[in-house]
Amino acid sequence: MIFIQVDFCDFEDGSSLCGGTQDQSDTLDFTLVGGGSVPDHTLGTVSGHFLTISATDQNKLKTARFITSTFSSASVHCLQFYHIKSGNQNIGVLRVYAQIGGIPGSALWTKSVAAEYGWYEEQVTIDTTQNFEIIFEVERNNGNSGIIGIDDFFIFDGDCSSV
Ligand SMILES: [Ca+2]
Ligand SMILES: [Ca+2]
Repeated sequence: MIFIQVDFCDFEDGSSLCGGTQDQSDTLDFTLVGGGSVPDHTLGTVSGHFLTISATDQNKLKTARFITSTFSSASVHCLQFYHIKSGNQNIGVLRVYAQIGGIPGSALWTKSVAAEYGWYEEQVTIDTTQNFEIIFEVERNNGNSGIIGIDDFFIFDGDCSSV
């Protein structure tokens, strides 16, 4: 089977965020970082860019959502993305939704962030025949150190078992 890459975002395009938007109805925005102390996934250097939420006192118990541009779908798709987490066990939760008709529905993928470091690859199958957006959501918890970040998301035609 041949996989067709429908979209790819590495956040190296600056503030345009690959056509995605920061949700304005939540309580926090992601920060586009680059040139800091943490290497991104795309370039593996600190000059690369990714979206992140830091654990600081101001950010506690807040939620940030990043909404991608809209993708048309005739059948199943696979979302592949990379996330990084560091610091406190209790920093927060990362979730992925497929928003259809403006409704996010239930999370398709959830991970509580543990005290790990480095980039992790994940795959989530998006099974719809309607237009959709992907939502990446971080719900901050009481942790007071570390980051949750995302980088390099791909949308492929086909289910994830075949990517
Ligand atoms: Ca927001
Ligand atoms: Ca990047």
